[in-house]
Amino acid sequence: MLQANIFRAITTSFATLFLTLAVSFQAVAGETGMKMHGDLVIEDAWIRAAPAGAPVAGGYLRITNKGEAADKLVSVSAEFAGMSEIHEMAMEGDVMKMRPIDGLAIGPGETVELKPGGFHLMFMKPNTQVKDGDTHTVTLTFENAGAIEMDMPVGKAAAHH
Ligand SMILES: [Cu+2]
Repeated sequence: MLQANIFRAITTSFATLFLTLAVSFQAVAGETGMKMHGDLVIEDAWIRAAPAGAPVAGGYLRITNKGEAADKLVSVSAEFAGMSEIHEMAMEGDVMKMRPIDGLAIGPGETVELKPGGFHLMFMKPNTQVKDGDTHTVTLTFENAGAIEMDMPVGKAAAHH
């Protein structure tokens, strides 16, 4: 009788432990704005909210290449936008302008940050208002790692900032 009770207590605590592990794993794997894919880690991905009728919305994220070979972000696409591009900011005369680039290299061990005022994703002709609290699925295509689909939340920089 006593043994049965002890056995039940042990079984219950194991079940609780496994449940806790399962839940915390899911929290990591399902976190929006974060994605691990092969040697690439994408973090703090977000899209800046835009007023109704705005022609563009900017997307930002940080890409770390943990591998031993260089990779390159070559394109971006998203259902909610008519067209998506990778942009850089550059001086034209004395005016800071943005313009599309055909790719963004990430060397081995390197981290590249796409942030306001620098490199960014440009979602053009959005077919819906890009509203705070929404999430949009975005596909990033890399030369080596291939296509990575991820959810990017709209709003402020990721919660852990
Ligand atoms: Cu732009």
